[in-house]
Amino acid sequence: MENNLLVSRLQQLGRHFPAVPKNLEQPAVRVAVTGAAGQIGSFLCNFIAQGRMFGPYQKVILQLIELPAAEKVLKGLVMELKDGAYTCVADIIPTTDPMVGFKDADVAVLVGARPRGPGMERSDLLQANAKIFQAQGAAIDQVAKKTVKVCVVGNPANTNALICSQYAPSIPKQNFTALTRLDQSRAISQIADRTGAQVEDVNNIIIWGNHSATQYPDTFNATVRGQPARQVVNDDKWLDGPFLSKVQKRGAEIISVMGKSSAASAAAAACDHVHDLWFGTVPGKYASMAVISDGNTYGIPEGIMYSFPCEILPGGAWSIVQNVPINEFSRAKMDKTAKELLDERKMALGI
Ligand code: NAX
Repeated sequence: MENNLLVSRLQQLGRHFPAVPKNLEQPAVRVAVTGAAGQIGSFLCNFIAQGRMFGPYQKVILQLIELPAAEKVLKGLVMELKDGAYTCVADIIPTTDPMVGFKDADVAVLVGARPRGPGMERSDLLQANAKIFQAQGAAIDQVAKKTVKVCVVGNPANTNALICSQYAPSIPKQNFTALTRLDQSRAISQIADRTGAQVEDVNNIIIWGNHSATQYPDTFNATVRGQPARQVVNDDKWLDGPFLSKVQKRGAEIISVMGKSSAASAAAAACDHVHDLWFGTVPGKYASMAVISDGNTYGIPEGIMYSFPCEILPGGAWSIVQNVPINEFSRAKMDKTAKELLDERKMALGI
């Protein structure tokens, strides 16, 4: 009975960590993290080590990939991870060689990316990142498990994920995703604050499109405590204006307040994203993530990584939630962010 209560509470919280582990002797999960010594990477490694991604009973092998310039910081991170004496950690493999870091990976979280430098044009940024994600895709193709689940965090995340998948032809395109979960979490938190609800009572806000200022956080299908969110909020003007721009520009707001970009919240979102790919989503709860568009869903063009509402089975088979009603307001916003992704693809890959 107690166990059933625990399971149902975990489900309410959107967690599928087994309440009681089926088998304590499960093999360790190999998780590759690029940019491990960076802001997000170091939070992420600590969260994974503490069981935030795979639950408290699952052992992990952390395969931490960095640029040579960050090798010393990576060494320090590994020292701290060891000092944490985390019971989830079976081994840590720090490296500057992607062929070592991605070897036999079950999961790869690609955080490292080229930041925008002074005077750098958007097309230069896209091309610089295209090179990084081509090389990483090729390395994943050669040495990771063929079942590897890839979550791209480094920006421009959607297009980087697309490039990575193109250079890993032996791995199904469906295994490549990009993170829009932070945007979903930001939107949930705004609605929870506005309505006085707990975050777990706010469900099915959808992030459509790009992880950029054109993303569209859609509240038309969301619920608060099981009621239509828009009725509970009861302020369409706020929902269609300030709420949208708050979520779209939250990254910039954090920088202006904190003097540096979001790190812990991005790492937490990456944990939630991979958690859902590993354990599946709770039935009836959508997870937003950028996945390859087949051209037949919601009128979004084929061959871009577009954030959709997804339902995921344990093991990572995902499907896009069908028949979400789309009104004219939503349609225009969904098309705008799709167009931006087509432009990004053109700039990065010339197609
Ligand atoms: P940091 O500059 O703190 O860390 C990046 C790390 O990546 C550095 O240690 C660097 O040495 C390493 N790196 C760069 N290229 C690499 C490569 N080819 N192989 C291995 N390591 C490499 O940035 P941080 O704040 O951690 O942000 C990382 C990325 O996440 C950025 O691109 C950022 O824009 C992006 N974000 C994405 C978010 C999302 O929701 N998708 C939200 C947060 C964040 O803005």
